[in-house]
Amino acid sequence: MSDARVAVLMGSDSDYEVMEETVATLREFEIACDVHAMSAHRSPAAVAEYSSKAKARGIRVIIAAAGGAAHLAGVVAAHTPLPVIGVPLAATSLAGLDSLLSTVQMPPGIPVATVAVGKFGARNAALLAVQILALSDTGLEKKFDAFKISLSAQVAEKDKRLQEKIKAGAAGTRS
Ligand code: RP5
Repeated sequence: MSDARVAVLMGSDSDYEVMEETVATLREFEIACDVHAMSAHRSPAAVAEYSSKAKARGIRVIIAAAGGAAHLAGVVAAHTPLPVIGVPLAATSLAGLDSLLSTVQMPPGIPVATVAVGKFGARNAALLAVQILALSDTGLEKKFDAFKISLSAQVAEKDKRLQEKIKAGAAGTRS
């Protein structure tokens, strides 16, 4: 059994440009992950094999990203009892709307927790995986709480900069 608790799957190596965000975010939380390209359409046997054995190998959450007629997350979910997070990617002239619909519209019984299209989703998929793992990991729970606090501190800093900008702008118009 490896120490990877999260699997990050993607339909093609061309998806990694976006999915690097997921891997980087998991690293921020020191979570080991197993990263692979496999395709629901082009290598369906590999997807079935990986998904059906993931839980026994110690994986606890699977993140699956794909573009176009994105069926990867749904097919993975069909083969595992683990929670599956789907990341729709923009790979065609439909700019990700195609992937969003094919990932999110799962039939009752086979849920896929679908996040935003592209980089926002890639980051949030990792954060959602952290939240799931944190339910049974106090150390991770503390890290996630600290992360949330850092978010509001960042917004306070942005507001400070905004106020300064507004003030400088108002002073400029008066002179
Ligand atoms: C999807 O087709 C992949 O997830 C990728 O987003 C898209 C294009 O794949 P490549 O032609 O670059 O392999 O299955």
